[in-house]
Amino acid sequence: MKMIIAVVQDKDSNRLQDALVEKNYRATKLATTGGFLKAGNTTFMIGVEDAQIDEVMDIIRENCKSRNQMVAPVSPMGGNADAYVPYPVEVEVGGATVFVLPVESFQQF
Ligand code: 2BA
Repeated sequence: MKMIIAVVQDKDSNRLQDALVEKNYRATKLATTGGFLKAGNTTFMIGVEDAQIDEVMDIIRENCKSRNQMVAPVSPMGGNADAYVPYPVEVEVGGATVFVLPVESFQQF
């Protein structure tokens, strides 16, 4: 068994959740915050059998789009002005950042 951890954009989260339920996959959705943009994103924990990983990856790929997002400059007040970028910078976010972890034990009581 594996635990798939997928960080996705909030805009894709409902569509991904519906697609997982439709295909009978069980998932837990967490409200999370990206460390770089400091903006909300959504993390799914999806416990699956090894043979189901490819199908779940396909579902994630089909339902999560990459988008460009602007990063507002942060004032260097009291900080290092050398690295300060005074204009917004565009970064590409997503589709999804996915980790696959081994599950040592799975119990439901
Ligand atoms: P954030 O940390 O808010 O990052 C948003 C986007 O900003 C990233 O998109 C990437 O394009 C850019 N970015 C992040 N760190 C950067 C840096 N040090 N320098 C320049 N650009 C940077 P994604 O790579 O698609 O990541 C989307 C979200 O997935 C991340 O939001 C974070 O919440 C999560 N994530 C990505 N890589 C991760 C990792 N190795 N471990 C844990 N979470 C990760």
